[in-house]
Amino acid sequence: RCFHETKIGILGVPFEKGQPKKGVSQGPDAIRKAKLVEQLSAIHDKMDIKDYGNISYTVNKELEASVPNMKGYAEIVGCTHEVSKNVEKIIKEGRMCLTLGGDHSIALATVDGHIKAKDNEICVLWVDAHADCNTNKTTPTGNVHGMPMALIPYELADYWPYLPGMDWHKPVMSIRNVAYIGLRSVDSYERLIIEKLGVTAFFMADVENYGISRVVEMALDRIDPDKKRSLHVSYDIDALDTLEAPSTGSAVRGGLTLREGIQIMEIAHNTGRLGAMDLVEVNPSIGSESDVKKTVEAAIHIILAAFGYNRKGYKTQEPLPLQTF
Ligand code: B3U
Ligand code: MN
Ligand code: MN
Repeated sequence: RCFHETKIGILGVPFEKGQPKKGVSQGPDAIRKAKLVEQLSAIHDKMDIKDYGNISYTVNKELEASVPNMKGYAEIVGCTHEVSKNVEKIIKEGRMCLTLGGDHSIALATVDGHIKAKDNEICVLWVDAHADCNTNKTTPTGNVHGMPMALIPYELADYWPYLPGMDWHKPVMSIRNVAYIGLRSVDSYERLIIEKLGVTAFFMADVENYGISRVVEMALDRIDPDKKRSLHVSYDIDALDTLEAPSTGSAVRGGLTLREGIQIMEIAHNTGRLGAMDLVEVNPSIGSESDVKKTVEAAIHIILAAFGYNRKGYKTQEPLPLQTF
């Protein structure tokens, strides 16, 4: 076995104000309790894993209700600012940053921190049943976990009002460096945005038609044609089929198998350019005990694939031992 050092920083973000269901804040601890660090450490003997614990943040109550149709706004501002600073710091310390959610609203901050650490030389794979690109004017719910992709790229900046308390967040990256995989529940304004801006989007029908490997390769080709950008994978567990990941707040049937979900991250790992990954929307309060176990196990398989666990087993440099008696 011959491996380079794999340096990972784990950040827990027990945040749930970006959507209405209680429990998704327990995601990070449920995933840790299922022995995430132990299993990552076993991938090879040069794994260097540092758990930075769960984020803490303060809330400026005066920001509450300062933007229409954005529920939990003050909490979101407080939490995301801390997340961005932490992700930037972890990546600057030379680690790949694994952020455990929490709901998907936090990804506007993990991507921001990654952008700041890598001078905007990043690309994003958004693995999700949903497009998460509503603005506060198009949202059918007011839930901010349905909005992060509209806050990230500069192409959509003019569609937002002034966002008080968010001055640290600059939409500097282009939507051309973003691709979706797994979409199957897209609102009509989201579809308009995807088509108007020509966003690279692989829906479930594309997974069906091309197969998951081709889809991931086409996506990476589009968002990073020169193969030089740091890759950010924002992985919403609801990209998986409900049968594979039942314990999540907005499950949609007809999704990825766990095998496809793992394959995405094996390919991402093999680029050698994975810089950060979010694993979000695991909600241990939804479903039965076995539903929760299944969902958490799926999350762990996906994370292990991202950091080098290989279903082929590992290569050995040693010769096959001889029988000598
Ligand atoms: N598109 C809907 C629903 C939704 C988005 N993300 C999730 N659900 N998980 C919305 O509220 O924007
Ligand atoms: Mn999402
Ligand atoms: Mn989703």
